[in-house]
Amino acid sequence: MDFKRKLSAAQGKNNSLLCVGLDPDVAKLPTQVAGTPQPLFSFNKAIIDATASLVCAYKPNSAFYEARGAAGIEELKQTCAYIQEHYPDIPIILDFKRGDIGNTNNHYAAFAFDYLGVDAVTVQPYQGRAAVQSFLDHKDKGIIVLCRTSNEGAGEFQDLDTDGRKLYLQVADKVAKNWNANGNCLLVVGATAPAEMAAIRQIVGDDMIFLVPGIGAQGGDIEATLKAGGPNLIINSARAIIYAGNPRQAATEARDQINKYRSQP
Ligand code: OMP
Repeated sequence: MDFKRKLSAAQGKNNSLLCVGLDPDVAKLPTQVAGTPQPLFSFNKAIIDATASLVCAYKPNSAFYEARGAAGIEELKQTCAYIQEHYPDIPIILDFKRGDIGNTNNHYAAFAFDYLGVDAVTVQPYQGRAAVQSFLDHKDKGIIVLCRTSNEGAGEFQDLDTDGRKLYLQVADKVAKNWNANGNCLLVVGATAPAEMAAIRQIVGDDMIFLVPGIGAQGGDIEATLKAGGPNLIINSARAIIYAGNPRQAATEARDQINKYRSQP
């Protein structure tokens, strides 16, 4: 099943737009987990089992695994395999924000789609469509393009005026009109920038799905996000859920809060 259909089915089944970010930092794990041979995988397994009925997707960020070298990559693979085996209805988004010349992107795509078997990836658009084509050609996968990010310095380049329009709006427009021939593009739009999100929604229309990081630890507002972005969202939270005293409760609260504003016009 292609990413968008899988996502839509998971959103319906779990009545959820919440995506849990699997970003485990060994330094922050409980000591009894941190000392085990596979701390990231053991930690993730518990988070996944606790939240699988509450989410529409999981998003492991590759950095947290790459930081541990070969052992970390193995734990990323085990995490993906665990979701695929035990919760096959839940799509996996690999957050790696890659992008390079096409020949190199072929190999990033092979890592994500052939080795890990994930359903979607995040990519950066700076090198243009021809470079990203290696990802776009994977028709059944979600290709999630950075558009307006959630970090404090996001505007340094993204807000620059280019041809009378801010750069992030140019990205939104290009992706929607020129990159999306296979219907497999999504955009990353941070929850910390609701006004920008509303402007992007105006340009790309209601069908384009946004991956929205920035709620929870980064302070993005759920109500403002839903008002600006409408319902076609995947709303990610990592630290605020995975390090909560009770991750299941934290995920339930986040999902329910999202649903409260989702149902308001
Ligand atoms: P928390 O701040 O812990 O919820 O984690 C946010 C996650 O979303 C991290 O994996 C970030 O790398 C990622 N992210 C952002 O925080 N901001 C962005 O603009 C884009 C992403 C992303 O592509 O997911």
